[in-house]
Amino acid sequence: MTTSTPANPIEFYDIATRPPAEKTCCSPNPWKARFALNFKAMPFTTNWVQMPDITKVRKGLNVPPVRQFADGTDFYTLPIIHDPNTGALVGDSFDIAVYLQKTYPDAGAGDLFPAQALGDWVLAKEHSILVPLTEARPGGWPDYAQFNVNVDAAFTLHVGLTVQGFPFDPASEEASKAEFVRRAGVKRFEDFTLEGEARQKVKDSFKEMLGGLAVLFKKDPSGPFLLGQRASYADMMVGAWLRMFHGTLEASEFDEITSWHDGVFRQLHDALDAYAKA
Ligand SMILES: N[C@@H](CCC(=O)N[C@@H](CS)C(=O)NCC(=O)O)C(=O)O
Repeated sequence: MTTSTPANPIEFYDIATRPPAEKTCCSPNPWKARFALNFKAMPFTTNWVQMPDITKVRKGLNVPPVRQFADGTDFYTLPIIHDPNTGALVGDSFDIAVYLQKTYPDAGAGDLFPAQALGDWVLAKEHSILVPLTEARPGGWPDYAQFNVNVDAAFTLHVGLTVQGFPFDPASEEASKAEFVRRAGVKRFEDFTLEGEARQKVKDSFKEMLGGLAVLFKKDPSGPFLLGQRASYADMMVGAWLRMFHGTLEASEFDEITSWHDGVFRQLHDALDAYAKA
């Protein structure tokens, strides 16, 4: 298909956060999709789904789950998009970027997946993650797919920094917190609080991880993106996680974190404002 801009808006499903969700949304995988939709200059509308309703909504749309809990049971997630122009329903952020690129190759700012070397950064540490990640879904761009999994693993390992500041929508805050507690097998939501020395330890590890990633961003000194002035979906993967930290950390701590490594992540975060319209 060679369509450039579709007539009807794409329906995008994201997780509702504290109103106005347009300003507080901070779920990383939906952010990847939002960046991709804006990069492709797609008209879209957002359906804000309360966290406890995600399973019902996803099942209602007949979109199979793409993620499982450690015990093998299905984990129903967002984002999802429905494209009324083609009838497509896509329920994984990487698949969404692939779908947009294949269906609307020339739209907006063009190619989400320009050729680049992404293979030389991997997470240095052994790690274990509470809820296993979706495996790489190549979709024609296996290097990007693998980079996506690496980025998700690297940031997920430090997600403990964000939980206490998550801007839950009061409409479903209690149920959402109870679900987080259940998944982690802790007693109460306050057990997620990370302060003092324990917080510093995670920040030190986060700094080291970001240092490895910063090497890639410094290769082309001409701009905020991996390819200098040219944004690609790889920048959006990292930028989406930065949105989560931006939306959950105190501003001063976000400023501190994004000042590390010569500010490359601050520059990336700010430059992606161009594709951040909710
Ligand atoms: N591989 C999936 C993973 C999606 C995912 O994990 N989404 C999270 C938000 S970032 C979610 O829906 N969580 C719902 C919950 O925690 O109940 C994708 O990239 O779309």
